[in-house]
Amino acid sequence: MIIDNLIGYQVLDSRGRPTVAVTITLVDGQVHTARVPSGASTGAHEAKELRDQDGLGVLQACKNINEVIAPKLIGAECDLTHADEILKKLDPSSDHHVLGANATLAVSLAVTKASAGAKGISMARLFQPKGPLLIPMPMVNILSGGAHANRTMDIQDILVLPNGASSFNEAITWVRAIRENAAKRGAKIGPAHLIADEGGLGLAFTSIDAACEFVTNSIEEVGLQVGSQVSLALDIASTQFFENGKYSLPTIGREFTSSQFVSFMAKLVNEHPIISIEDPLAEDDWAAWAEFTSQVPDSLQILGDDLFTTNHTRLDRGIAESSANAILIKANQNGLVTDTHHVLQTAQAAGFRTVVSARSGETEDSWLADLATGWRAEQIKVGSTHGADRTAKWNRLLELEAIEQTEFAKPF
Ligand code: 2PG
Ligand code: MG
Repeated sequence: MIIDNLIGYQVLDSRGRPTVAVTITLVDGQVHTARVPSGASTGAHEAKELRDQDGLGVLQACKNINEVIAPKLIGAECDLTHADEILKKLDPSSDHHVLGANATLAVSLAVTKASAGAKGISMARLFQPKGPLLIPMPMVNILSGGAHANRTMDIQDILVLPNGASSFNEAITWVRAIRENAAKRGAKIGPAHLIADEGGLGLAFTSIDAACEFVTNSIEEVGLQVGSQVSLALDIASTQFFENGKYSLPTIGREFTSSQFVSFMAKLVNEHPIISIEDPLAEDDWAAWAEFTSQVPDSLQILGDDLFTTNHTRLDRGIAESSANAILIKANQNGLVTDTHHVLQTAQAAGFRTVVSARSGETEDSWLADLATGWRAEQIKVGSTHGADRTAKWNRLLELEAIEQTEFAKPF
């Protein structure tokens, strides 16, 4: 199907900041829109969003879409591979800084949506036309800190993984009860608490152990078994507090060398029911990642976010050096749908687990749920069960499970 029109324009994300949307009209009159997210704890090696001089607006990125990209795609077949090739030709830089990764991803996603629409199928089915779809296990935020919650805790997230659930519906039913119970318990231990960027609770904990115990108790209190049914996952986001070669945690008032922090993290995962840890070390502290991986049990999921930034070259290095055993996949760290998919496939082929992830600044768009499902990622991280920008993704997964032939991922 031929693209009749393609328009880029500025809209708002869940933090109330400008982001890019693209609407494609096909010659048969179908209209498809995609909107891109934006991170706060961004890695240095991510593809580069283009922001205007004020550091916020995306009008130049939209201008690039309308004046540089649209003339090459209007009148062409609506095809993802073709569109991404054109985008690479127009901006051959590896980080998409010329046109802006927010511009390239918005176009790439809109073309993906419109291609599926042209075929009369979902985005998930565009990538997996036949057979049961794999619905990923949700990794759900309960407590937030770091850059997402005014640094109420040094670390960024304490999440739960409903590893014993037998369907996505059951998994979400469990985690929403835990989130609600945690909010009730939080209200008892302090005055009004903050709802963080991803809908988690911004409770002020000065000790990571106390925060982990709070979430563990919140699980037990709703009658779920810790470990066999629900476990903990952490996103340390340690790049955020790595300065001059030291890990400095202001809230707990301690400073660590890389080796000391490796031991500190290893002790933490041993003492709590943690089955996944993200960014325990800083984005360029490669040797410490390998040291950590060799110290902890193989069963622990060691997840690279800022370490890999959904970048093929960095993933290849991580595989070669056994820096981790899982990768967080964020389309806007990469800038193109095809290349993001390629990174995920390389990780899967190397035996890495894959966790498709939203950003802390999101929109009501739900394409992430379809991509995760169509790409057969085993896990998905979208934030908490709070906020329409988050529930849009959970609800789309619930919809897919209700209407499609599916199976539920069991990565643990
Ligand atoms: C992360 C993400 C989502 P941000 O660190 O994993 O939680 O945060 O989008 O701010 O990078
Ligand atoms: Mg992260």
